[in-house]
Amino acid sequence: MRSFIVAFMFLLIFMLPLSAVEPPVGAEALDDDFDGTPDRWETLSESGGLAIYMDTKGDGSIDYLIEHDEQGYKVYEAMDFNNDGNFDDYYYYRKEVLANREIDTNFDGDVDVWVTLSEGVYVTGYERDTDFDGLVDLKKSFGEN
Ligand SMILES: [Ca+2]
Ligand SMILES: [Ca+2]
Ligand SMILES: [Ca+2]
Ligand SMILES: [Ca+2]
Repeated sequence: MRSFIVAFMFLLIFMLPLSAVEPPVGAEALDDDFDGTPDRWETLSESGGLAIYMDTKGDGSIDYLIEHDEQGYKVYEAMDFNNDGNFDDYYYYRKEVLANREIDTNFDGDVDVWVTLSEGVYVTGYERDTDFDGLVDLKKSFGEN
């Protein structure tokens, strides 16, 4: 019986539609282009710095997020590449230098490509979930190691 409930919950999670990115509660809403609707929201990020959510295309849905740490360094960016209201392209920085990138290439809400970089530009390796079942099935690493 318990396994049935777990399976049912699992199914329910899969059936629920993806919810669009919402500005965090308490964020300050700004209207950069003065058209009367907010397009930028600023709040404190989890790492204690400024987090900025943006509607760069002016269609009312958030498609860009940038987070800074306490020192003001950029630590994270997320983008909605296909403009469906959900992020699908994620960038992780160390002291402003790109260290990891994660991509949801089929826009199902789950990351399926994980890339590691050196000095922000050199790809040192990547992992992929090519059949989108949630499990990595392709690994490549370049250079030393
Ligand atoms: Ca606006
Ligand atoms: Ca998207
Ligand atoms: Ca995916
Ligand atoms: Ca897979």
